[in-house]
Amino acid sequence: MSATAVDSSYLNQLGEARYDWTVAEVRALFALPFADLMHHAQRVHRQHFNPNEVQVSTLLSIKTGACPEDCAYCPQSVRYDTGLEREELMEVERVIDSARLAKSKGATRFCMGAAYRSPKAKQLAAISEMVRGVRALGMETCATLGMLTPEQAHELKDAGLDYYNHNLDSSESFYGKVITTRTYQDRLDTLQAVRDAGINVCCGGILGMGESELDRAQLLHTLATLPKHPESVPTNQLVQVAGTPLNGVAPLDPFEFVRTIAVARLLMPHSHVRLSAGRTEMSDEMQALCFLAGANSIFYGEKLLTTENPEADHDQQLFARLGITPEAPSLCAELSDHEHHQHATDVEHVAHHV
Ligand code: SAM
Ligand code: DTB
Ligand code: SF4
Repeated sequence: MSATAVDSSYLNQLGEARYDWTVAEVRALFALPFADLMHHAQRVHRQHFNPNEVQVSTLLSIKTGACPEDCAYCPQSVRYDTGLEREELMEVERVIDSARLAKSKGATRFCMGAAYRSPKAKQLAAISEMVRGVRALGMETCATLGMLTPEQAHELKDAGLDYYNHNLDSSESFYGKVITTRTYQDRLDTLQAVRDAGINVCCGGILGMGESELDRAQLLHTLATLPKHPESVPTNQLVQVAGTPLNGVAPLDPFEFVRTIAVARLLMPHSHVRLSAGRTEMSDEMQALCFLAGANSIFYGEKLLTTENPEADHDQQLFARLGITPEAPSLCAELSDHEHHQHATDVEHVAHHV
């Protein structure tokens, strides 16, 4: 079926969570005139979220570089000479100190990233201690450590992990051109293990790797037809790094990036869609369009894992110019009165900050 030959009655039902999307329906959303697509995305976004609130996460690379995988976009793969210094797994206390600092600057979720294919038992034990320590600060916790077995996912759940990030990156067919050392099914298996352990799923992809619009539609289709939608959908724009095979690919039309955010918002109406890597290459106006399209989460702080992110000051000004305030962490409900009060104070503090 062509992208335009879809019965458009489903447009009236946008806003309800559905798990039976067809690729043709997804493509028809991509094919809408920009103004119509943005209108639908805005309408649906406002059904489920406060459009003036954005969730704020901070990333820390707890183990950097020398990764055995061959992801063609990644500066941390041992196979590409990107000039990155490798660093061993950080000390638990240093990670908790870093989370404390991120919290004092207004982040409510702390995401720990490690350049592993999959963590070993000893590494996971140390990371579980980090998760315990960060959560004890009253922050939401997130980790991205590569593939997990069901047992490892349970170990992280027991430590108090709130979210696990594991991306599909692209469509299944384009994925094969970018990564050869693990399969799409491996990724789906890890997502299943995370879901079964009761951890929230953070799963998205990278745009601007030279993929087609069909690849972007298929990626979103796969995400939106999982048994449960990921709670968080990171939408990364490729950060081009010298030495990686994808350095030098033609950049994506910014409107295509915004369209992809809008379609993600429509397909997964209850999910947080994160405007993730690549913001340093985006204008403030482009980022505002992404928020209008339904993006409602960002990484905050000068560094992503190994590459630059906008300066915190700049993001504070952007939020102030757009009237955006940081969203309170959802674990508030589980906190004691004292911690709850502390959160209210923190959020007020960030609102001043940001
Ligand atoms: N090693 C683990 C893994 O790949 O699952 C966790 C860390 S890895 C860096 C997390 C995600 O960062 C990748 O799945 C990819 O989507 C994203 N990423 C890595 N390099 C990127 C780049 N240059 N630009 C945009 N996103 C990138
Ligand atoms: C995700 O989807 N994006 C973040 C996070 N998950 C871990 C990582 C972006 C990394 C960008 C390249 C770097 O800084 O090394
Ligand atoms: Fe390793 Fe993750 Fe980078 Fe792939 S994306 S090379 S698995 S750190």
